[in-house]
Amino acid sequence: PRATFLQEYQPPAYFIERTELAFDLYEDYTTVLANLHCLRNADSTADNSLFLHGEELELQSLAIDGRPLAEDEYQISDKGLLIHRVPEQFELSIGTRILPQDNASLEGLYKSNKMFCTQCEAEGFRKITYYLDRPDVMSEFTVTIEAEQARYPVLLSNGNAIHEESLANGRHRVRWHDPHPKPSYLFALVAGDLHYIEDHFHTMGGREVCLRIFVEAKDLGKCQHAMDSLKKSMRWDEEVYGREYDLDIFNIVAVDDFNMGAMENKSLNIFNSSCVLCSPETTTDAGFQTVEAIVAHEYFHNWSGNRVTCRDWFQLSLKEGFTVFRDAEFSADMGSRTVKRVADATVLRSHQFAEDAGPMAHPVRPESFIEISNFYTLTVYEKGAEVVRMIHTLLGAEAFRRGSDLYFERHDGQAVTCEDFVRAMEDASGVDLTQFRRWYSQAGTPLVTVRDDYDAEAERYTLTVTQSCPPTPGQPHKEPMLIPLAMGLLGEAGNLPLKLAGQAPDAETADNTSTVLLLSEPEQHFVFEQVRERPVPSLLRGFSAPVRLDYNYSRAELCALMSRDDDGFVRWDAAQQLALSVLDEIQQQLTDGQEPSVDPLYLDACASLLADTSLDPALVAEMLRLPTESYLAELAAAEGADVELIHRAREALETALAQHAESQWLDAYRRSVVNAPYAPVAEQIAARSLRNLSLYYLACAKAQHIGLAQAQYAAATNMTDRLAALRVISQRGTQQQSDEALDSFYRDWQHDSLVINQWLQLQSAMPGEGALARVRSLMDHEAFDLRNPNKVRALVAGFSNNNSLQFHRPDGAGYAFLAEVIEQLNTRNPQIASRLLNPLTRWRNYRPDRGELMKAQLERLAALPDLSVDVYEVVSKSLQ
Ligand code: HT7
Ligand code: ZN
Repeated sequence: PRATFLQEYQPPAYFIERTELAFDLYEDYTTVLANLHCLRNADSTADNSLFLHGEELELQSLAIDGRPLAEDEYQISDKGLLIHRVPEQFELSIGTRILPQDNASLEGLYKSNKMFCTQCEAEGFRKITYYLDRPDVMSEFTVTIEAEQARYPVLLSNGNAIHEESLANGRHRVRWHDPHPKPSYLFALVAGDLHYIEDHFHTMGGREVCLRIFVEAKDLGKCQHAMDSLKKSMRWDEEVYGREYDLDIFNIVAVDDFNMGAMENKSLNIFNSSCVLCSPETTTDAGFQTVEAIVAHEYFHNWSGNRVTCRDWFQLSLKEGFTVFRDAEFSADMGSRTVKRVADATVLRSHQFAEDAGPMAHPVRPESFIEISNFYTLTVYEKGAEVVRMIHTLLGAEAFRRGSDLYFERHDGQAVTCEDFVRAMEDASGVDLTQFRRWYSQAGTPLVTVRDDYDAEAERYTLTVTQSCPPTPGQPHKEPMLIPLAMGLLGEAGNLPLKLAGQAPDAETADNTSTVLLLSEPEQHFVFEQVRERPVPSLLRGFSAPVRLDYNYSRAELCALMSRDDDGFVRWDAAQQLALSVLDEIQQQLTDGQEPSVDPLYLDACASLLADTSLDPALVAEMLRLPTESYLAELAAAEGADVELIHRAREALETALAQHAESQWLDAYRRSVVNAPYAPVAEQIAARSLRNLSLYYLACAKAQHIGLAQAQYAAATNMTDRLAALRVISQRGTQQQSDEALDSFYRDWQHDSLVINQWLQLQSAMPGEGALARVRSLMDHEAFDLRNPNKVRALVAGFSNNNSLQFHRPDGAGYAFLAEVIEQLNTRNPQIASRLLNPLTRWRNYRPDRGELMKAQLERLAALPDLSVDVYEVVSKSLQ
């Protein structure tokens, strides 16, 4: 397979001004007639041949301006259709036949349960018809759908329904027109026996928008939260970005078989049912929050992605990074800003930093790819969002808003680049972002090292800050980045006022105790004056940049930050760093053959945190959650992670923390009970979060506390509390307690596939030698289906990502199992197969005994005769 390079970008030689599609849907095949109104791009110097992308299509007819083409006038390959000579302007008519019912890749047109649906991003449209399937070709679509009326009463596409008729043969026809020109990746079609809830939204400009959520009849009662989230998103985008919705209807459809979370097709968003359906009885708090965030994300794409789209797929972060930033700010405004920031920083540090340090490392704007589906990554999405956040920090809120207004106004209806986005931000603010642009082109996570010096006599405090960035594939040397480092200084009685030498006090911060240092050189010094006591530096406030930070904090300093700093993120981070330092010490003790003993400083700090009822319980819970084993393995990569040692150390700390603060855990458990009817609101979510964490620690402290979990399980009226109790019983209870609870849960919920996915996921992470056998047998369970990505993610990815000790079994059986599943999915659903590979790509991070076993599975996969391009790219890069 050949790589595609950003450098090789060429504008299209032809445009398709109008696209008329006619679908005839049948059970054993579908026909697609495409009429494409084509026009030569006057700026193109290419010859007058036309290449259209197309895969897995059966060509049935081909004509230009009504004249059928002879066989020597075109050529078909497995990549597309080449027409040797075309005029300047012409109507191209293409008839194809496709087999959606056999399409297991979930790209293009396929069937999920009994409905037809599409997924065209990034390059799925070419499985529907021959087309210029690239985002810089934008076309006005008219779509006619014909199908059997009884089986498929609902026929949807983008834009407005302009015609409906019943046909004599039990079939019916609906025609849709979308007035907004769009690239093919935003095309969508749905046909099925669907039911909907409906609501309305009045836009700021006075438009009345009809909002509908289409689902199977049984799920009608699970749509209200998504509808509420949609209306909140529409209002928020008007208020915060001045963006108004631009059509009279907005539809969401839920489908069960979907490769990702959702898709922002113009006015017809298609959602993985797990990201739209929810109810208190079946969905956890986290599930409710996910639905709200994804509904918002897809809605926000209407401007950041659809009205202004990407020139090419190297610019993916233009829409994804910006939209993730927008949805993160929305979630922060809807709930707790600090908790949202902590959650995002955790994902970034535990997963994106790992990607940045691994064989698939790439810049936010990649320079080459073999398969674009492999680049829907944490780097493009989450690091991309951090890059936009840093622009927001550097410009300030007002100038950032002027920049986004300018960007949308300047590029409305265009397909543009990350560079266009940055230039709009510069033009609107006057801030020079020349050096900042490196965030788009350099891969790798910068390391910021801070050292300090306090001169008590001169009352001067100096920070020496250095930055570096490790080499990544294809990028051996890095230039310094522009890094906004938000910080403050903590004294005995609280945060100190800041006076940077040579600078007027920061006018923007009223209390003057927080500032943003701009790092631009390999080494810089920042001198603070009138510092009357030796401070503890409070660094990287709000996680102001996606960097690793190194400062030699003492444990006492971390305790001070943890209990007293003004910045919620820094407080959480101090708790994490303290835990890491204690875990390091325990690992050392275990290595030396000693009984682990846990520093009482840490245990006491945690106990007082737990007892402090003035704090946000959600933040307390996050501060007391220990880093995961997989994150600890990433941190230990340089010396070769030892999974058993990590596990033993973490268990020892968990037990010590559980037992040391048992009475505080019990108190927190009792006082955090929610008496009001369930609502997914910040206050209740916070209480349940602390209560369920307390339940877990109580079960770690004493076997008899399992009784609390059993009582909670029996009395639970919502899925958050029920599942939390089940998790505790299955992880900490006896075999019998665990089996009984799991069986009873299955009996109660077997009718609800999304609930059973949570049951599968929970079991994938169960401890003990029998874990792999359990996962294998669950793959044969009636509740499992290899064709459904949600089930594969829950059980298989759940096991390989969340069950570190059992996945890394010394006999390599965990790795062999994962490779087997990847092999089974390789040709059926290459996108999912490729995503499952992720844990194996980290083989260099582990001790050689495990690393070699992981590598052997990659080599086995590499030798498969029918390796998909998706899997090939990840396997081959991992072995380089
Ligand atoms: N823009 C959407 C991306 C997406 C996707 C990409 C590859 C394969 C399947 C997919 N489904 C959705 C989702 C989003 O970021 O909003
Ligand atoms: Zn997106």
